[in-house]
Amino acid sequence: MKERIEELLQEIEQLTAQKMQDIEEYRIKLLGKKGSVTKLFEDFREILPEQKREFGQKLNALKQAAAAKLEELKEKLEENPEQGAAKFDYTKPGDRFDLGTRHPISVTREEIISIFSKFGYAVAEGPEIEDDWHVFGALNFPPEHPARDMQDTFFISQGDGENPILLRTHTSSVQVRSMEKMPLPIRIICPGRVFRNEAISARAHCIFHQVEGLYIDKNVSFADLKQAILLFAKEMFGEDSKIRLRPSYFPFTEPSAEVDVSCNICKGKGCNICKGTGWLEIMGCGMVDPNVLEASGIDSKEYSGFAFGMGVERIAMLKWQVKDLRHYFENDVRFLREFETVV
Ligand code: 2U9
Repeated sequence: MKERIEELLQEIEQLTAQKMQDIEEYRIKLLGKKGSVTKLFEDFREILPEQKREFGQKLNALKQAAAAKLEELKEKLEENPEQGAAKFDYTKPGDRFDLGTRHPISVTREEIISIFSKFGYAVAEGPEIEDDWHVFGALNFPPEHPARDMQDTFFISQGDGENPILLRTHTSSVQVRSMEKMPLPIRIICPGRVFRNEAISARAHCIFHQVEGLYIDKNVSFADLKQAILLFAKEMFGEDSKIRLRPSYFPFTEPSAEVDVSCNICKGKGCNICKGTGWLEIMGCGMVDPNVLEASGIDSKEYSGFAFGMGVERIAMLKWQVKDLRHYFENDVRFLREFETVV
């Protein structure tokens, strides 16, 4: 027993600890239920009575030495957690906190929603997997319209044969669903992902984001539409913004127009962003075609409405002069970090 006590005393003397967990492990090894010191106390019961006094003292000293060493190691660690390494240098620059940032498409989408919310528009959402009726039929697309072709649309299944299942190519299907179930008047915006069978390039992608709007009430006019879009353009691109409308064609609106905003870079003078024209195309719009109102059970003699639609990626490209749409989908942190300060 004498040798064992000596051995343990030496071992204890040499203990070092890098972390608190080491000290806890030593405590268990030495003083725990099955620890080596505890074991010696059990053996102590068996030794001769005349040796008890001597070994009793030695054992108590051993136990105290173990407890004292553990305490000493603990104090050292608390004093200097990076034991052995240089003391903490308070003049060193701090470590970068890698917080995530909001994606520029989310930021733009939220900004568009927030502007139209102020104008009294409610947000409506609907399914990405849709049927032919809500994407094309109810929106006055003739049966032979090229958008219904497999070259433009991702079809999922034949459905019941009459009404194929597909990925929505615009969020207009959400407005159709709202017209079917909401009481009039309706004033909604519909943000969401849309899918088109397109080759990926700097200007197009097969998945992108839209925000569309719809306002239906009695006596809604083209003048109301122009005013709503002008107010939006001023909020989004600056108070000095002007808009111009060019005639266009969509199956679901009549009359229809493309909307340009005065270039916010050169203030309309002409630069390489607006290709010298002073104008940037931001959205399409029009008066809802009476056929579209009737298809969803709305009396087109009593009600009229306007609608508009914009691509979120396009608005974000114009806002931050991003030249290639693919940046938005690649999640390269060098690109995303450029938007760290955008809230
Ligand atoms: C209903 C009736 C009419 C939504 C509209 C546009 C004009 C438009 C494009 C902009 C760029 C799509 O993202 S884009 O490629 N959209 O030009 N969208 S009017 O008209 C509707 C919608 C729903 C019931």
